[in-house]
Formats: sequence, C-alpha cells, structure tokens
Amino acid sequence: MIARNEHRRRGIKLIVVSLMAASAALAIVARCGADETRTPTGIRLNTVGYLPDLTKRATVVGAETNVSEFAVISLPNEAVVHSGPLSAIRRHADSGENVRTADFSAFKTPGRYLLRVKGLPDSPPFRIGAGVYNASLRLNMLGFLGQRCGAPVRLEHNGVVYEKGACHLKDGFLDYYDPARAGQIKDGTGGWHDAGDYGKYTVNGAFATGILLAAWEQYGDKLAKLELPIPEADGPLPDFLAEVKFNLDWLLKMQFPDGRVSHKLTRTRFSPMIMPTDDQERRYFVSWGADATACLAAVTAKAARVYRPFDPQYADRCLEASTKAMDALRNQWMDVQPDQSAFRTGGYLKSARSDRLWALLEYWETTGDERSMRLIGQLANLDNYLFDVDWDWGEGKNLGLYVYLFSKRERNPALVEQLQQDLLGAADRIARNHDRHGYGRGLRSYYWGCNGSVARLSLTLLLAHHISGDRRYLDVVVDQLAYLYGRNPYGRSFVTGEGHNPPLFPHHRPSAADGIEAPWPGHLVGGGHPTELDWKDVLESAATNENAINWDASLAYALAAFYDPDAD
Ligand code: 9MR
Ligand code: ZN
Repeated sequence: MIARNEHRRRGIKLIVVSLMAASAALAIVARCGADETRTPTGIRLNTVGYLPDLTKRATVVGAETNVSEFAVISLPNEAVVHSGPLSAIRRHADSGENVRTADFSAFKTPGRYLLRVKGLPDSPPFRIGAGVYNASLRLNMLGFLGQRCGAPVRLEHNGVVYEKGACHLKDGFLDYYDPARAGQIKDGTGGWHDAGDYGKYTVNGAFATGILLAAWEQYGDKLAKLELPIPEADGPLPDFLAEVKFNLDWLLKMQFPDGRVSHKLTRTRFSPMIMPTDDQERRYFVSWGADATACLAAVTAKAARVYRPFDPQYADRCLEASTKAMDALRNQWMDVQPDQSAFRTGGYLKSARSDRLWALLEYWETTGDERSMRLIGQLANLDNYLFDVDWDWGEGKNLGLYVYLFSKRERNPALVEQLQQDLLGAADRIARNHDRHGYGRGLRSYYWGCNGSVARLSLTLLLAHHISGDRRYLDVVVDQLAYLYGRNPYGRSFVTGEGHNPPLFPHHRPSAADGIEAPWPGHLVGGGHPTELDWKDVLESAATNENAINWDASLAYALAAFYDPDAD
C-alpha cells in the first residue's frame, strides 16, 4: 500500500518531472520508431469480461489464412473448453486492418479464460460471469469521487492510495461576471473537476449529471444497492445519489439571484500539471449564457423528481432553482452567449436550442406545466427534434425526449408513436454501424471525446431495448463496452486502472503530479481521432488521452444497466 504525505509528495514531484521528461522523450522515440501504444497483430477482446447470456466476440488480426479456428482456454489449468471457426477475413478500413471475428457467444460457463489462435500470442485473460461489470461500475463511480473539488479526497484501488487536499477554496471571483464586483468572491466551491483540467463548466457539469440521473431513473432500483466508499456512505441518500449530489450542490451555486447561470468557473488559462491544492491562481465566474441556464434548469428539474423521495427539502430547492432559470430563459429566449474572450479554458459553447428543449421537457415532466408544452410547440415543431445517433454535451434534447417517451403524463399519442419509431430507427442505425465495424463499434466517426460517445450510444440502445424487448440491442451495448475495454485496434483498455494494459499517461493533472506511478483510476480516455489509430497514451495528448465527466457518466450509464446486485 502506498500512502504518502505532502512532504514526500513534494520530493517525489521533482523525480516525476524528470520521469515525465524521460517518458516524453520515450514517446518521441516511440513516434519515430515502433509505436508503443499498439502492437499491429493480436486477439482483441473485452479484457474485463463477458456476461454469460450476451454476445461474446473478439477481433483477430494477423492470423495466417490457413488458420481457421479459435479456442477458449480455461485458467489456470489451460484446458480447451470451447472452440469455434474464425470468420472470413474482412477489411476494416478505419484502422487499415484485415480482421476476423471469433464469436464464442454460445459458451456461457462462468470462469476465467483466454482465447488462443494458432500463430498468435494468447489473448489477455478475461472473465465470464454474472455481475462481471459490477466492479467496473464501482470503479467508475470512484472516478467521480476523485474529481471532487473543494474537499479532501482519499481513495484506494489495487492497493494504491490516491489522495488530494481540499482545493480551489476561493472559487470564485466575480470580475468577469459583473465588473462592478471585481475582487469579490461568491461561493462556487465544490463540484467535480471537469476533466484532466480543474475547470468547472456548467454545460458539461449539468450534462454529465443529467446522464447519471437518467441512469438512476432507469435503474434506480438496482443502483440503490450500490455501495461506494464515499464520505456520505452512512448517510440518508443512496450512495450513487450522494455522489451525484456533490456536483448538483455546486451547479446550484452557478446560478445568480435573478435566475441566470454563469457559463463556467475557471482560471483564464489552464494550469500547469500541478496538484489541485497547488493551483492558487484566481478562478472566475464567466458571464451568464442561455445554454448554461437551460442546462441548469433541465438538470435541477430532473433532480427535483429523483431526490424527492429521499429529501423533499432538497427537491424543493432544486425545483426553485429550475423555475428561476426557466423564468430567466422565458424572458430571454434569444441565444445569449457568454463572453469568454478573456479565457483560454474549455469553451463548451453551442447554440442553446437543444438544451432548451431538454429543459422544457424536464420541467414539464416535473411540474406538468402547460406553458412549457406550449413553448415547446412554439420553439419548433418537435419533428425537427428527433433523436440523435451521435450526441454529446450541448445536445441535451435527447435526454429530454427520453423523458417524454417514458412519461406517465398525458401525451400526444401521435408524437409518442413517432418518437418510438425514431428511437428504434436511431438504435438500428447504431446496430448497422456496429455490424460493419471490424471491432463492433457503433459510431462511425472519430473526434475529440468519441470514446465517450461510444459509451453514450448505450442510452439509445438500452431504451430501444426497453421499448421493443429486442435483445439484439443489448448485444450491441455490450459490444460497445467490449470496444472500450480492449476489443479495439490497440487491444488495450481505455479505462484507467482497469482491464488489460490500460492508459498509463492520461492528460489528467492529479495523475501527472501526484508522484504515483498508476494514474487515478476509473476514467475513460477520449480516444483516437481524426482516425481510429491516433490515440496516444502520452500525457501531452489532451485531444486523445484526457478524461472527462461526460464520458465517464456515459460509461456509468452502460455499466448501470448490467449492474447485478445479487452478484456483488
Ligand atoms: O469534450 C470537449 C470536446 O467536444 C471539444 O472538441 C474539446 C475542444 O474544445 O473540448 C472538450 O472538452 C474539454 C473542455 O473544453 C475542457 N476540459 C477538458 C474537456 C475534455 O477534453
Ligand atoms: Zn478543485
């Protein structure tokens, strides 16, 4: 167990800086010579594991053409317990590889195994079993604990202790929100750091929180049983909701008395790779924006429903915040954008259109407010607002449409029918992408944070499964998990601290600065772009190797769906 005090950490930091320089040098060597991030051939599969009753596939690259079989080998005794044919070779254009598929879905016996193909190195070991993703969900939630701002954090994984002190206690200054109050502080402490940087961004904070609350709305019965090692563990709230509340409490502080909401709370420039407690430069509330206000209205309306049974007073507080934000928006429907000209931190800036629909639908669901429904009609015909296949922060409408689709309130039957068909259509498009992709990825494009979007496909797919009962959608979801946990051109897990050969150098400040070799666990890194092969497991690669709460929250949703309390 590695527990360390501040004193030791400072000493180690120097070593780390030189180590970082050495690893950067290595990375340069790697870029010039053999690429360290991936090996060109191998058996790539979900290195965390498979659920007994759902699909189990691996992608095989580099097998000789006369090799036609794969075998499942049990561990530790190395007996052949199952074998099957490799599929025909097909071209996977995204990575430029010739790939074959090993489908061992028919093999369902719980245990520990590896896959063997003649002429190739054995696959990493993996498990088959009920609740095989339970530990992954817990680790993912531990990741959120690690992002907590304004509070000390201590967490443990694989015998390593990760610690940070209470950071950013002067959040934040008002100079840019209201120049007349320059030099004054309003309380904006708490919440999760957005990503590998220490900024707190309302749009993404609300979006990530909205996804976690959506997971609760769908899987709350199970999630209520999830135990997390968080300070609130013995409190009145289920642990999952207690962790989410940590961020909600901060989001509420981003609102001003007139209902408008500040777009973000950050420094003017990103900090260097230091621990959060060493980040002492002033942080500011940025001016208000329509999108931040809409997102806050949406997520607090949702929270009012979710927290009501446990804490009615808190639910009232959330609803009050939502109402005020809705009023502020009603008075200013135009797209008021925050002035971020003094800032080089994350922009999170898009039209507020999609998030306003999210807000209206959540508010309508919570209150039955007819005005919201009328406004939805006025804003645009809902026809223009059908489900996205590929969506991220800034496209909260999808969360709102899900709410409408499952609402118990009186609804327009034609619209419900249309939305159902559209949701199934989106899920089918994802399934088609998945069928065509050599590694079963359901998304066609590669961009900043696309691993998060791969995880987010699970929302559409799981709700499509809920409506239709078609188990094929569940198979596509577990194949997305497989991609993220190692069935990808790297044969590596994209989640820190978990699976085979996971990211070691994420663009995550605490991981870079704390002097511990292993990065903070439970974080999904963004993934390769502009091509599938562009992921670099190096600290500098913010664009492909950072973590972010909207990506982690989407992974949480998928894992929550398969959480099995009976197998804990
Ligand atoms: O997830 C964001 C992605 O969609 C943008 O293309 C990218 C560049 O603007 O920013 C990403 O979000 C980052 C944010 O701006 C600042 N914190 C880290 C986030 C993840 O990289
Ligand atoms: Zn902080």
